[in-house]
Amino acid sequence: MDLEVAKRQLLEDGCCVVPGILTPAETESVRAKLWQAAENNERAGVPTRQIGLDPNEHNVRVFYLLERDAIFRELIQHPTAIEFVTALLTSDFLISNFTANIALPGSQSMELHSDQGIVVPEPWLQPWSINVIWCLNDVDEENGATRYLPGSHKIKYASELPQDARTRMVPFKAPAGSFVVMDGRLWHTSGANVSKDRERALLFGYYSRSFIRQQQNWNASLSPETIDSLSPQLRAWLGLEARANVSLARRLRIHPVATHTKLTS
Ligand SMILES: O=C(O)CCC(=O)C(=O)O
Repeated sequence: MDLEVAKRQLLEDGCCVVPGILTPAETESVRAKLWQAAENNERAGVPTRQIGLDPNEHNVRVFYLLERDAIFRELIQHPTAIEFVTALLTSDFLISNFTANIALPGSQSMELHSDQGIVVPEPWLQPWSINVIWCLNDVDEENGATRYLPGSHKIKYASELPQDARTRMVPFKAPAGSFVVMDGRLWHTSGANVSKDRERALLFGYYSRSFIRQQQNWNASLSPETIDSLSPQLRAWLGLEARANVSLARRLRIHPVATHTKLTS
């Protein structure tokens, strides 16, 4: 796959599919670790069913992936994923969240939304967030592929959303081991899994510009042991450095006082 073609598609269409990132064996191993993470969450009292967010109990939501297994800490900083993130957001980004939604047969479609709209008020003038969606099964309309409204990454105000948006939505189609990249402004929803027995496991790596508050407070949600194990780069992408929100000042050549001042002084 020509990554440059895919990047252009992301910029123009608001999404693209990048196949062949994980081998079948790697995909299967991540899928097994995802189910293990779901079990560990339940054991730790973190519910995997979110009725309200999802219409029924056939969606399995798995939070705290970065805490649960090193494989998820590898995927969130996968070089090809980061290439797409920087192509859309520039290198000024943070990791906002990393969660999974396993749609089992019988699952229904959730509310239509854009992920940027969840973290920034309108108008949405530029791409300030992005999802890298890891496909751990073959994904298509039958097993509940994410559905999106073509061209909706150009929508600046929610009032511009067409009345018949739901009927105009189309499903992604992607083989297991690929990822789908989605501009944070693209309106989408989970599809209904109408298959008899096919699972649809997707991981959602969510990244946003560094001036937007992340969906997860990693200081509060990662254990000291996990934080100790992180590389300086991953620590920085998680916003775990002492310094925060000074990059625009740096670009404007404003002296970022906080960087030179002890935080306690
Ligand atoms: O699972 C999907 O296909 C979409 C999930 C989603 O959009 C969300 O959780 O915000």
